[in-house]
Amino acid sequence: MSLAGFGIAAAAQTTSQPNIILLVADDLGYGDLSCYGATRVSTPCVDSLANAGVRFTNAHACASTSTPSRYALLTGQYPFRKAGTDVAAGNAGMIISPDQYTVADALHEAGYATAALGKWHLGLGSETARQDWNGELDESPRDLGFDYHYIMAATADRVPCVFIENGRIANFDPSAPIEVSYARNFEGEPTGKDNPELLTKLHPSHGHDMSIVNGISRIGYMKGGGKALWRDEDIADSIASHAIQFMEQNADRPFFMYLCTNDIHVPRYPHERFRGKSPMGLRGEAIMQFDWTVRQVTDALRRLGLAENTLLIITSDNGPVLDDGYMDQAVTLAGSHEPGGPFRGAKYSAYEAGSVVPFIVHWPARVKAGVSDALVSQIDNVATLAALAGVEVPSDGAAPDSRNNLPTWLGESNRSRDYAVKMASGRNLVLRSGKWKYIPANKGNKMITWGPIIETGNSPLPQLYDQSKSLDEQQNVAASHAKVVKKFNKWLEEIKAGTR
Ligand code: NG6
Ligand code: CA
Repeated sequence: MSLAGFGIAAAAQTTSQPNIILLVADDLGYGDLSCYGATRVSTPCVDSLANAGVRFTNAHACASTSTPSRYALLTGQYPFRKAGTDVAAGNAGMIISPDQYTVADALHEAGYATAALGKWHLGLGSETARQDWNGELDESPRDLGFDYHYIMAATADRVPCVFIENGRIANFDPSAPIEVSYARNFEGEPTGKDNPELLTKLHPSHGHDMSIVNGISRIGYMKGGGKALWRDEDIADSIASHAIQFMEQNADRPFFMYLCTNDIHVPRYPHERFRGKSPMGLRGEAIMQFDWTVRQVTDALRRLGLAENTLLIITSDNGPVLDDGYMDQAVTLAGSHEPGGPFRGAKYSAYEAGSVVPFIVHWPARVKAGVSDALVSQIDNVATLAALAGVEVPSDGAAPDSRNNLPTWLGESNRSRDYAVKMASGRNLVLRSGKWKYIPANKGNKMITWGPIIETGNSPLPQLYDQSKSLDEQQNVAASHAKVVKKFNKWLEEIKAGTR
């Protein structure tokens, strides 16, 4: 049932239906913001929001890579329940099925104008590799409750390197239709592998040696694009300007924006105005550009008179990585910077840095300043935002793993979730509950095998760490805590079976 006809939309300025902006960074680590302890980079805009809102210190994404993490955030279903939720290619079909319930469905039903902007990485079109990129995509975020979208199909390091606006290539160039393949190159098209002399901006360190766009080689092959191709330096500006336009157009009704930056994912190649501004090089500049994006949003809210009654959540899809496939000097220039903060591991990992993320909730009209150490999980996004907007999540299997945790998210309660379950690269599940972190025994490799130097967290022995003693996951106490291990194995089985 749509509530829009009942005058809900007119109530834009009441605290019952604030505007909601879910601002999701890409690969931004717990330690990458100055309000979370970074000292070699400064993020003044995010810091001021953190100081005026609630800054969470124990917030968890559902996975340590993008696609599964975002799948859970939008659907309220754990990614391990669905096959095909691993890191998606740029020509993957849409991973969330149109009949699945999403947070955008909930807010749309509440009368919100809804939009998805920036990084998408959840597939497009009804069939993998069969998209009609030059026409209208037959499945898009419009089928998932979003009224408007302006998105990158996957990531900046994957073709196609164009924005998609409402199911079509934005700025389409009829003289240069695009072709996309993840199987083979198109005749006569240069690649990073064969034509390194054409790599004027970034060289790959591993992978990323296929089609060249804007002097940077990518994953996958594409042809064409013409004036629709993005320039990496302008990606943040394009996303911000479309976000602002959406806010301006919907300033008189509640809106929901799923606003995803490309920063700080690879290839990191921010706008020229940031060049040379960080001692950490391109990765530091990308963090500065992320803060700039947040400032564009908050400035626009202020200008539109919406600052007071907008709930702004700032978080990340997964943990940080330094070298993720391009020679951008992130490793050598990091110096003393700890992108994962006090946590062990990184993106991809079962250790905590893979999935413990910054999480800031800012809403002047209702949320009081504070720091919360309550355990929260992005899985609760759907049920919590639906509850805030006054919508009941249908009881037909919609958002099955999501729970309403509004009082904690707004800092009105310090109640922790019972547990956070998270999926590491390789689809291994880990559990965090109370003071414990549990990684079941598994046979996987100890290190990531394809390039980044990262511990997976895999071990043939069960691992149990007491996070109240230390956050660094160094003292495995599984052997002396057999009962806890047994209980957590049982929990994991129950969670998988959907009975817990
Ligand atoms: C990896 C890519 C990495 C990044 C990641 C997805 C290679 C060698 N590495 O496969 O660069 O794109 O996938 O990142 O191709 S995520 O944040 O979108 O999940
Ligand atoms: Ca990511």
